[in-house]
Amino acid sequence: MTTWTIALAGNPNVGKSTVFNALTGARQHVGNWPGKTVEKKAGTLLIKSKHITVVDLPGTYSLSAYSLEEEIARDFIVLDRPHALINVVDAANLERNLYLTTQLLEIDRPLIMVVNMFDVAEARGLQIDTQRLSTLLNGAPVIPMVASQNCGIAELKTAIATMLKQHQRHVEPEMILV
Ligand SMILES: Nc1nc2c(ncn2[C@@H]2O[C@H](COP(=O)(O)OP(=O)(O)OP(=O)(O)O)[C@@H](O)[C@H]2O)c(=O)[nH]1
Ligand SMILES: [Mg+2]
Repeated sequence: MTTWTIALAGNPNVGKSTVFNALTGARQHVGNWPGKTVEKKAGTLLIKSKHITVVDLPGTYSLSAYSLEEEIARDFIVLDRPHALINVVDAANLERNLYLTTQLLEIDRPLIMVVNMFDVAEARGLQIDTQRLSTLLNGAPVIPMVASQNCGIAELKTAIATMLKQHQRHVEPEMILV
């Protein structure tokens, strides 16, 4: 790989493709039912004039892969080994989503958590302590988001840039971010 590759992973219907579209300008199909994304799809994000490949994965509840979609997501995460993972979780169903998160944390890759659907959680009166979540995730950045309104996307891009810079010690010269 001579470009950075980062993958969007998370449970079905949490807004991964919405985040992907906001990051890359792509038009991946989004819709309000689980299982819309059935194949992985790559797009490009420019950070400091470097091309970052962003991969939108089908939704998965675990890395055990019970369906073809889950297998596609698992194989990309485990076998293709992207440089970093963006774990998109649903703020309104946080606990259920954290099962996959615990599995992703065991993969030896830097991780950013996007807590999407913050609007839904707030409407239900849920409060989410993103600082505490970050501490529980060994200091991984946690970004609150309403992807459908583009809220939090700029913060995510900044977090991606910071994360890649922290992990560029052994990368190809053309991948170095200055
Ligand atoms: N209220 C709200 N809706 C959102 C938000 N982000 C995405 N959505 C909506 O949630 C639905 C699911 O979004 P997708 O981006 O298709 O979700 P996905 O995770 O890619 O789904 P799969 O590919 O099936 O796993 C769509 O109707 C989006 O418009 C958000 O922050 N708040
Ligand atoms: Mg999708």
